[in-house]
Amino acid sequence: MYISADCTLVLIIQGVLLLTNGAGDKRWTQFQAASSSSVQALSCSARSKRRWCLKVTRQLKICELGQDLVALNRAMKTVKGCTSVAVGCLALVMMVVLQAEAAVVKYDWTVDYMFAAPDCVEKQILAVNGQYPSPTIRAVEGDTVVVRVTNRIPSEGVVFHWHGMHQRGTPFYDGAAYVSQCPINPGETFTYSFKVDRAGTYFYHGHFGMQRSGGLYGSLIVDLPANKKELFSYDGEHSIVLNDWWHKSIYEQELGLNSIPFRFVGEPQSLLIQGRGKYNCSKLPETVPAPPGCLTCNASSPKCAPHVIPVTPGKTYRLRIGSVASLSSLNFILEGHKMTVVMADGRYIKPFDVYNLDVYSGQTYDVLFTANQDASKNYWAGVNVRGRNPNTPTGLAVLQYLPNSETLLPTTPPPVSPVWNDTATSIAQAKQILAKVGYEAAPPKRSDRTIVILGTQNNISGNLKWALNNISYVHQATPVIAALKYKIKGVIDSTPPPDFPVQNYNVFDKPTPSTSANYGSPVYVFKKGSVVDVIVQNANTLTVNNSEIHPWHLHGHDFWVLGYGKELYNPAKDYATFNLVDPPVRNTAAVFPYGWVALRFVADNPGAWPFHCHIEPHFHMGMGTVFAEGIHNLPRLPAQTLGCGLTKQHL
Ligand SMILES: [Cu+2]
Repeated sequence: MYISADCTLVLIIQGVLLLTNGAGDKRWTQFQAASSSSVQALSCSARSKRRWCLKVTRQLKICELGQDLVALNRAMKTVKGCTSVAVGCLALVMMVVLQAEAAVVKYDWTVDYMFAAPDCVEKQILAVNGQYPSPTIRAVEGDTVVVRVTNRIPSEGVVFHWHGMHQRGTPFYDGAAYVSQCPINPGETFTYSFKVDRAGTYFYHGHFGMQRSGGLYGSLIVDLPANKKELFSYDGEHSIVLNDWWHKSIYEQELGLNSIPFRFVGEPQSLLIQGRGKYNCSKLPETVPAPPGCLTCNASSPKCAPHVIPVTPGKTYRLRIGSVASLSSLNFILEGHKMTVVMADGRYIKPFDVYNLDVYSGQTYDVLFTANQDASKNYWAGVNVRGRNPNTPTGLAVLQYLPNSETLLPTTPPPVSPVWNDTATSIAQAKQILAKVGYEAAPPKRSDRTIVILGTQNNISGNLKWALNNISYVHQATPVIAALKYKIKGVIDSTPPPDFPVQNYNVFDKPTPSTSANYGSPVYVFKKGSVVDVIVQNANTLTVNNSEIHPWHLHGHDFWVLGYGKELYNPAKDYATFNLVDPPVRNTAAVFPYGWVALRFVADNPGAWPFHCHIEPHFHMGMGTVFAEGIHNLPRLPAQTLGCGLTKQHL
């Protein structure tokens, strides 16, 4: 819940609020959020005409999961002297401290299997505290987030990656299985503790096998502290995470990817907005429950009713959008509403307007929109597939114009995105994304080292794989960071991976046996503090006339996206085209078919950091590598991160 036009903050309550105005006057107010009527009892000081800010000083249980905060919102608006907008109940427990001093924000999670039907079709998923999507984490810039994870999955380990968090000083809590830590074994409890150093919209997800695709993901939202003001204004906010969804289990999907002959996961059955979609149940048996061995599809279940985004006519909203899609590049549309894009991956960009927005897996955007359409109707929010010949219906949520009912579905057809293979439109939009000068630093003018990474699809001993400069990444049982810290032999490839692919590679041809790849566990080691350029080169797959979009994500850093190009990267002419003035700062950037993307980052964060395609099956098939720097300055590794592979002796 956000409160007050001038006061920055937000939170939810179960007990006591400390109200304060700019003159330092304070006043305690008892407050119960359990019902909207009790909210009305809250009274801001009417003695002062000055606006009152809201401060919360203790951990407060806000509301039950799924509770409708719209009523709460309306009630809060009755509070004298305050204007308020309740935008969502995001977690069972939140602690928000509005003062400058950093706080510790604690979460207690249990991970287990769960039956769920996000698109009306029931399947076994992975869930945190019985929730899908997993609980939202919300903290203030500078806070320390502590997440105590107990693994109750009977038969597999688990880890959580905090996507977009840099983990400075805590590289062992980055949550990448076998890179930064051992997986948390069944029955074990593991505590992540890390600082959230930059306000913005982020998410987290499982990072072991295909657990993200299995359901382990949630929002991670970092607010500005009270003494900082956002660069843009809005009346309320909402947050959504986009995903694609399969009815087949992730274990069967993984097995298929590893099998000879190869069995692809195929196009998703549904696209989900904030964990909800709608499969066409007529494609499945109507009996509920279905006969043994058949899928159950219950179209009338309230649990697969569309996600609802409530808005008050005339108000402007900040919409936080993230994509954790397993396979699909997505395009997001708010029917009939212009969106002004103001942030990308938690960093400020030069605002630009769109009616549809490409969101690649691993990316987030903050957009502003105003509820300025015919208020007698509700509208669709929709997602469609980009870059792959789609076989999945539009994923839909409802933009609800209050006081219309949330069950008032739009009568209009689902929003239509640009044609899936209209790559030029996607490239043009990607090039529109530029840093907001004065708020994001420009990149260093030159780099100390350049590596060119060619991603190819290869056949290795009958298995379909992806490789980078002919190395298809394989995880070892010993985490990379431990191998570096303790100089454990036999984990990392003894030969450094090549900085360049074979010369004059023909990106339009299928990979040939002469460019065939092998398995490996490489690490690119960078000098601490050095400036590194990474050119990711795309190419033809093993299918004639086919090249795919790959969203590249770097752990532990943001990078500047210096430019996109077509065909084979040619330093003699392409380097001069790099944007060194206002390139966007991001943690995930797409490389388009048959093209390249140029990234620059400063290797100033001691640790071992995956750099990989964020498409879950692609990473699983070897499309990743590891960057490392400051390996002589690595911190002591907590015992809880060790215990697997060759790390036992270092416990
Ligand atoms: Cu990929």
